[in-house]
Amino acid sequence: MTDFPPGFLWGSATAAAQIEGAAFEDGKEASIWDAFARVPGAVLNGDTLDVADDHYHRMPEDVALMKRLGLHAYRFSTSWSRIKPGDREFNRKGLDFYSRLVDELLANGIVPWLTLYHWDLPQAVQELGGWASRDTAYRFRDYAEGVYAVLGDRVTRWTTFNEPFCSSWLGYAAGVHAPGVQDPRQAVAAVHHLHLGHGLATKRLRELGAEEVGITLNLTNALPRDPSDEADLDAARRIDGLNNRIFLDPLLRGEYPEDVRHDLAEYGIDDNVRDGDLELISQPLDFLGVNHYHDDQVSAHPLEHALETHLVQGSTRPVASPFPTAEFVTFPQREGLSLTAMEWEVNPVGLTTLLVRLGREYDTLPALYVTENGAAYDDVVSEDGAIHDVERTAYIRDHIDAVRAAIEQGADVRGYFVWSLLDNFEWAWGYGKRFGIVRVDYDTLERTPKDSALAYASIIADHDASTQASPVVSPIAG
Ligand code: GBH
Repeated sequence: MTDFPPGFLWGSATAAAQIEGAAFEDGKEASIWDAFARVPGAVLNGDTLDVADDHYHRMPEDVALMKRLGLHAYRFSTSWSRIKPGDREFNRKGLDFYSRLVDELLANGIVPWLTLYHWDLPQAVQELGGWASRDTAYRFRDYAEGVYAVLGDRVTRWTTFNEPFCSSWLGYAAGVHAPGVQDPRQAVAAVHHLHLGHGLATKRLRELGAEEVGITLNLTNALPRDPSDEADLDAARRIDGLNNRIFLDPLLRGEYPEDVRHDLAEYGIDDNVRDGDLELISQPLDFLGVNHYHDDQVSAHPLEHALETHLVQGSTRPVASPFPTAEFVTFPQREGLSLTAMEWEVNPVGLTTLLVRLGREYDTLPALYVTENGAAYDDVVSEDGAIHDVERTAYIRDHIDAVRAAIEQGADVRGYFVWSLLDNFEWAWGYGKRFGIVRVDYDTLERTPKDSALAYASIIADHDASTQASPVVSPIAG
């Protein structure tokens, strides 16, 4: 069995809104999630992001935890609404927080893997039109520039967006994520403006000297429920188009896929595109981040079971389909596979398939990083305080093996990040779902590494020991 390549980055991931808390402190203003969490029924149990894991105040303790686990890299996001709420000046105190975080990481030998946008648009920018408006892309570039000005001397890995799928389809069509809009035209416009924001920010970051710039997408294998059914096959093609290719093709080929343009014609997909946009959007990427949790089964036929689970996301508000033209359904469960607490299938082979497929289909594919993978389970705290999360531990091990299998089949994967370091605010599910390898007690805010964290730490340690034993040329000796 080949092992992971030397230099493979082992990390864990979080996102600002999900862990920081201090939602209205030191000049931070409301994000669309702070606003959305106050809409009755939008978030399970009416949970808010006000305190979350209180990471804003406990950052050094959390970095110490990362160090204990032996993480090579920490993937976090900066909060736009903490740094530049609306059209006013940059907020020095907000920037200082990330500056201290980066220093703390570097002092502990951990690579800061920074994402500029993980869904928390300033509410003030939403009020100016949000991602349905082209101006937001330019505002995003300006925000990116301000973050670079302060952190660019120390941060080398820059990710523009996390999962534009969720920001567009779930935020503006399904309405299950902030800002809770249910208008397919706005969702289609949002897709393009997120791309444009990526292109504008990438260009600017490169001009300023950023070493590596990339983006993270949530990609899925969209599989026909019944492969012998023409209608299911076509539905799977559409979901592949709306989930994967509508993001991959502009970035890697400089065009929207023909079939997707055709499917979305009545929602004005081409109306949003101006001369030069696609050139900007398709600038070469230094890396592509892939988030993967499960495959999707797609059916053209409404199945009661699928309808039930598809739309349940913690919300008690009426939720629409994320996909315009959806006379079909997707559901993340294949018969025979076990389910996590999200009712998502456990399917490591899907991750191998996905990573290998990307290399086969895109000539211009850059290096890949699995920037999120993990599982929610209903954890039980034992009498001695330990959390024996056997299922999560197995999930992580099996998916790491799946990444290894993809590498053996030729995929250029250079790192893996567990989602998530800490239990945290799981969007519409509030604190009701736990993805952490470290438990957070929401009464005391105490952190306790679960068995999965200890297992992950030993995987990393084994890898470190084995690569140190092999004749690796150090980057310094070059
Ligand atoms: C990630 O998104 C997020 O980046 C992270 O913040 C989050 O905490 C983590 O996963 C766990 O949820 O049924 O059509 O509405 C998850 C990606 C994409 C997975 C949408 C579920 C449901 C699609 N998600 N998918 S649909």
